[in-house]
Amino acid sequence: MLEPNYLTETQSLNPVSLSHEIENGLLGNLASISPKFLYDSLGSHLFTAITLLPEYYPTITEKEILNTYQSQIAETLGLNKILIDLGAGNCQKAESLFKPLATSSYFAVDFSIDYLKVILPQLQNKYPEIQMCGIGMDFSDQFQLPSSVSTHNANFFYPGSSIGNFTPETAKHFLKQVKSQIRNGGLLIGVDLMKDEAVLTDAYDDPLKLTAAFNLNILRSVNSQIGANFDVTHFKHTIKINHPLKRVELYLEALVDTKVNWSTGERLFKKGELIHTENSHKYSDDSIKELLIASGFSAFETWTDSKNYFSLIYAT
Ligand code: AVI
Repeated sequence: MLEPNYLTETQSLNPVSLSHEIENGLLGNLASISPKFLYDSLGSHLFTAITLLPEYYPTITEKEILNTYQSQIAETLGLNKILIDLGAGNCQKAESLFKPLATSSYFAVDFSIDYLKVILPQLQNKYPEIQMCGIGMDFSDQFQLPSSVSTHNANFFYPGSSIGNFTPETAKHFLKQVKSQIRNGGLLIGVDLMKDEAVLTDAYDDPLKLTAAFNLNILRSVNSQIGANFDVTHFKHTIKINHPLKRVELYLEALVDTKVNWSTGERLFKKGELIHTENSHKYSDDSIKELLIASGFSAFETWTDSKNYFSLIYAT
């Protein structure tokens, strides 16, 4: 049995600073929890389930683009390079590129090293010829790969429209840091495009309530991070489509007055009060190019689907 390597970028995953970040968010005027805490091991599994929903168009559409333009994408990105997958999750999209790109080494970077340890060994055994390494790291604030990872001849892969979970300002900060680490390679990035409210509502408030479970699970993730006593039955998943800011916003709304304690604090959530958990920004062809240019990229190759729902861009 071949085993991948694992690296944990301990500074970014320091439990004390992660706890402080959660506590500060909970005590804000509008309480908030960073979306990275959606991805504990159960949350990562729930997200994988969401990606199987017919209503969750981003995954289906991005896969369709990857399949349709496989050979053009391979020609553009070049063969035999390293692939660095940011927010790798279940690694499925990267896997679809392994053969077409003749990938030499694969680095899967994710907040949940526990989930990577479930996924990567199976992948390593399927592709024994590819050197694999899982990196547990939080890149929501700062992104610098450990110095042992050479980025020479590497393509960065940031699929799924995860860039939309940053605000445009913080996305620029992150993309600049990615750009500064590219050496003879580029960034293949998936971007969700603005569309009808009904399509967005179905995708982010799906009839099977998987997104509701995914969102509510953040409270359990917080309970285990900071020893809080959130009762998930006291909250419900709710979304808002914010048209001026071109984003879907996820919240948890208190169904009753509920007091939550943790080791260093407490907060009373009044019935109807919201906890903000995620933004999912949607772009246009022009606004994403503007953002990439402002982040230091200058050349682009773009592939899109027939409905113009989603864009896959190779930026250098
Ligand atoms: C990971 N990210 C791109 C997803 C999105 O669509 O913003 C997270 C998600 N939130 C609810 N459903 C999916």
